[in-house]
Amino acid sequence: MKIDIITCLPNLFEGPMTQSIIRRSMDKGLVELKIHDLRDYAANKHKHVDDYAFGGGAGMVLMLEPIDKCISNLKSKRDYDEVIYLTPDGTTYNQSIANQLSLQKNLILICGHYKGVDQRVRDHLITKEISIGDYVLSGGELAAMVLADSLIRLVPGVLNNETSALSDSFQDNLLAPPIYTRPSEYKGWKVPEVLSSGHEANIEAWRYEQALKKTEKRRPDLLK
Ligand code: 6GU
Repeated sequence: MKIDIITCLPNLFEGPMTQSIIRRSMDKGLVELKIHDLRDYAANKHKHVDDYAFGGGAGMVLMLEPIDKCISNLKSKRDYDEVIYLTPDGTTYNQSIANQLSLQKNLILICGHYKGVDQRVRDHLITKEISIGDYVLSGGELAAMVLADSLIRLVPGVLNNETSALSDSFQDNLLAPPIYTRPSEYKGWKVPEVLSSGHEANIEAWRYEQALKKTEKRRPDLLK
C-alpha cells in the first residue's frame, strides 16, 4: 500500500509516523508513506499556500493551485484509488471504512488547515471526504495520522500475528474481551481461572461471552 499525505505542516508527522508498527511496515516494504509539503508547490515566491476567503470572514483558506499541482505530480507517476480530504464535515470514519480502504493500493490524503480548502478542491479533485468524529481539530493532520495508522495495521503481514487485527474491537461488531498477563495474582486481584485452564474451547466461549456483555453494556448500538 502506498499512502501520500499532502500537508502544509509536514513536521507534525515525524514522530508518530516513524515509530513502532508503522515504521516496521515501511522497513518490511509493505507500506510506503510519503509526506508532501504543500509549500513546495506554492506558485508565489513567499511560498504562501493560503489566502483570504472571497466574500470575507475570519480565517484563511488553503489555495487550489498548490493542491492541484501536488496531486497532478503524484498522479503522473501512478494511478490512485482514492483522493481523500480529511474534514470534520466528511463521512464519519469507522472500522468498516478502514477495512474497505485497506484493500486499496494507492491513496492520497489531503489535510485541510485554517478554515479548510477552496471548495473547488472538493468539487473537482477528491473522491472521498472523511471525518474522524464529531469534534473539531485544528487541522486534518492528526486525522490523517489516525487514518494511516488504522489502515496500515490492516495490511497483510504488518502485524506479527495475522489473526490479531481480526480480534480487534469492532471487527465483528463486538468490543474486545478483557485480557491479562502475569502474574496470575497481584494484591489479591486474580486472573479468571478459565484463562489458565488450557481448555481452548472454554477460553473461546468465555471471551465471546465477555465481549458480548461488554458490548451490550457500553455499545448496544453495535449489536443492532
Ligand atoms: Cl478530518 N479534520 C478536522 N480539522 N477536524 C476533525 C476531523 C478532521 N475529524 C474530526 N474532527
